[in-house]
Amino acid sequence: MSASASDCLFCRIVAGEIPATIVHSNELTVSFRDIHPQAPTHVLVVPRAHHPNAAALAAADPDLLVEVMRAGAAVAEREGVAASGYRLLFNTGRDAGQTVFHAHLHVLGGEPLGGLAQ
Ligand code: D5M
Repeated sequence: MSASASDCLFCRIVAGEIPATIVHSNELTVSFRDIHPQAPTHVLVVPRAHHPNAAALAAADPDLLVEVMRAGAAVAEREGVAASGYRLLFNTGRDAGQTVFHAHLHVLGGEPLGGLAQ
């Protein structure tokens, strides 16, 4: 793990170097709208610190993983989808479709989602 990686897209969003629609942030996490939304609410929650995926984050800093999950729940509340239900999802590795290798929690909701995957 490193605090940030200069060639990492989400580190650059966290640093404010690349624009994003930020919906929530705190000392440890930043939450912003996914550029290719798969549901009416589709927000990504990222730890400010760089970890390549959720498993690496869990191994290196389990308390930070909990903070990411708490931020996801807070986003769901703010977006008004908590009561009707929402999905929290980590794609981990190539076969899961992970394309950005900075751990990120997808928060999806706002309509019936169906199925197990996005
Ligand atoms: O999810 C990576 C997600 O990141 C995917 O849903 C698109 C989103 N994405 C990519 N670039 C951006 C920017 N610049 N802003 C907001 N969202 C972005 P994965 O789980 O790795 O497939």
